[in-house]
Amino acid sequence: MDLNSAVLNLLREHGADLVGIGDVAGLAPDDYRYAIVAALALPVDIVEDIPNGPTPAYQATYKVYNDRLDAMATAVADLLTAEGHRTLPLTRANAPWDPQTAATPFPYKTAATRAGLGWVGKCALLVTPEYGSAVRLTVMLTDAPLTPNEPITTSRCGACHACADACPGNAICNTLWHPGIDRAELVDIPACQKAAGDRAEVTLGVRTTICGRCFAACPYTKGYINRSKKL
Ligand code: B12
Repeated sequence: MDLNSAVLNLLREHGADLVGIGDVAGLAPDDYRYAIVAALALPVDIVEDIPNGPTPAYQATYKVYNDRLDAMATAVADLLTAEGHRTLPLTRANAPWDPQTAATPFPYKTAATRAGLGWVGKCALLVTPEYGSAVRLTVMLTDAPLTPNEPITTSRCGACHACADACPGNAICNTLWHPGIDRAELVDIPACQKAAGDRAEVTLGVRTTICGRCFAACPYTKGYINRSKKL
């Protein structure tokens, strides 16, 4: 089996709902050439409950999904390293985010657009045609000689502003994304963090940044929910 298929199959065996490979030359740290991206779709019932939340079930799902994503990234890195290819799984331990800037050196969303999984929505999250933004992501950087997908470089949000309307902190600026746009043009991060913290304090009893109202309102996310219910 060729290396591309071996990697993508391994991710699917771990339950990945979307997989792709992006050419990230010049974007990734340490001169890595490719980013392998995997997404897990959030359960429909959890997404439907987000407008009432954040709920303890949503919080618990996050932990479970983050553990699954770290495990699949580590498994792929082990496979490629054993084949002699320099590979870094961007697990939470390997790629923590800086609370001062609310950013990581190489965000998953950048990798995901390069891998053709979707575009960055007005909500500043990755939007996929299949699941909207109701996905959690992980990324593996590698120099293995893989064949990348075509990147997505244009937004498909159009005139929609459902995420901006749904945001309890009025943090979403209703701006169309393009590669390289400053995040501040899409979302007011301090306003997002404050509103999410205020809501979580009420429903979870702790200040966290779990919210998700923006992506639950997205028509692409709603399409995922509606299609799942018809199955
Ligand atoms: C720090 C962080 C936060 C911060 C800042 C959010 C943000 N938008 O940056 C806070 C605490 C506010 C936050 C909140 C949330 N987060 Co958060 N967060 C992260 C984290 C750890 C890093 C993000 C980061 O570095 N941002 C830095 C800025 C500069 O980059 P960016 O926002 O990614 O987007 C820019 C680039 O991607 C660039 N880009 C994209 N493609 C390309 C291509 C080229 C060529 C170039 C040059 C640039 C480029 O364009 C974007 C706009 O400027 C990621 C996980 C990860 N390791 O990536 C999760 C992550 C983004 N969060 C996630 C989620 C779900 C949320 C919440 C919904 C919380 C919740 N769980 O309910 C909210 C949503 C807030 C919002 N609307 O943005 C998910 C998003 C999944 C998705 N569908 O995209 C992620 C990916 C975690 C995961 N494992 O799946 N988060």
